[in-house]
Amino acid sequence: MSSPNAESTAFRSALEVIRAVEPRVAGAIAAELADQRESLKLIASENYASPATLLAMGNWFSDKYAEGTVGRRFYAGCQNVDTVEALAAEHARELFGAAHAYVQPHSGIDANLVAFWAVLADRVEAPALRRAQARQVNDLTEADWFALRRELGNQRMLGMSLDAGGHLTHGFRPNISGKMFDQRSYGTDPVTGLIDYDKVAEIAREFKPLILVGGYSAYPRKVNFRILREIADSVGATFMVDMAHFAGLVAGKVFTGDFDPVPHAHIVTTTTHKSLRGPRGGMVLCQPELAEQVDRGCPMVLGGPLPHVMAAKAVALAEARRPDFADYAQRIVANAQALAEGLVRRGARLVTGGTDNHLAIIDVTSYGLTGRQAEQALLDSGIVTNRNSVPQDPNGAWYTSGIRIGTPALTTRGLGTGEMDTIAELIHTVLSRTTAGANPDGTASKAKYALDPAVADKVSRQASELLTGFPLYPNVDLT
Ligand code: DSN
Repeated sequence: MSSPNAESTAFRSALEVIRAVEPRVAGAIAAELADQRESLKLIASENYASPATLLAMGNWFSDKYAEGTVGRRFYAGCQNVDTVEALAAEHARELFGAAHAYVQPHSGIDANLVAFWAVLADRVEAPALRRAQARQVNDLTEADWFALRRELGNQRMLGMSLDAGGHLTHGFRPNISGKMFDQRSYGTDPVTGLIDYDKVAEIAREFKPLILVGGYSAYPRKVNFRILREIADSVGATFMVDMAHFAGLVAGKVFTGDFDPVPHAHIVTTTTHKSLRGPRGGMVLCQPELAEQVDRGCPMVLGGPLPHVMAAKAVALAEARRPDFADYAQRIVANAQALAEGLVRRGARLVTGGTDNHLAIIDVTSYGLTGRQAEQALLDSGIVTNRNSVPQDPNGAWYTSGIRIGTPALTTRGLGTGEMDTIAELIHTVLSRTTAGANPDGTASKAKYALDPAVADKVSRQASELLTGFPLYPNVDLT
């Protein structure tokens, strides 16, 4: 454990050095800390990384090119990058019980692209090349290559639909994944809001995807990955799980057995900055047969790795291997459940009626609002959330009908179940006092709303009073 003074000194000194060159940047960095300290952050995908993680990113590693992987680089002089990349991968393997870890992806989207690339290269391109008696695409003539491209065609992906909580990169048509793959999606049961595994199996049997994707960014329940793997096996699909949102719950052993994707999936992708509480970035875990292709992620899919971020990943993953991380993960879920119960008790309608994980989705049509109106009214009241679709959303993906709330960040600050009930009261107060506005022609607006500023001010004050008991980065004093 570093001394409290060390953290203040480190950040203060860094700002002093930056200020001497461009004071506005130093000012913005300090202002960001002040804003984060003051805001009641319920964005389910955000968190607060530790000072050690943050500091591991501000150094000379950012100057180094290191395409390739440990021990097999396209640049000389990567011995120290090898050290941090190997450490991060080792911590990731140990933490998640994975056969292989690739820690270079810069984000979750990049991690998913690496996974798609690996599956396409392994399952589609490699057999076609073998048939053509070529080792790699460079060995083909231009004509052969075009013929091969035509023959390979688009492959099929089956993922969770966006409005049911799936992610853009799981084949949503406007996203590149929806252009690389012929995509079909599975939704949730219209009554329970839960994944209907029989229905997933039925779609898979009919569609025969190359890749079955599990995982979500806005589904408030556990997912049974054993069943999804059985479905994938029954149709010969590769089973991929995007655990970006709940990686911290897997690391903290809240999700075990059928609910831990790592033993069941062929390939698992994640971000490192959400419930896992690391630096902004991504990662791929996979079974041995995909390791070689995954390791080609850079330069085949990704730009040069970010060694400074890999150093921070190593630090954060080491933190997540400590026993107190399991306690943190359990508190995230206890807090989400307390928040959900507090809202339901006050009359809010939640998708699936509650949560098993770190997030909940409020269907704000029960308050007569769109997601956009609710998001803004909450923001006016010092509560930071984001709007989100609900299943079969009547308001589409821009205005939406839901508000997604999550507890990883506030749990890092130390707030507990008692505070969650207070927050439920604040959210309910704002939403029940906000009214939808009208367009000039008298039709209902999906964006305009009215909220008495006195209510917004009072809730803002209550939110900030609540946070004063839970200082963010208590050992960092920039004054
Ligand atoms: N942007 C992330 C989220 O908020 O869930 C996923 O990409």
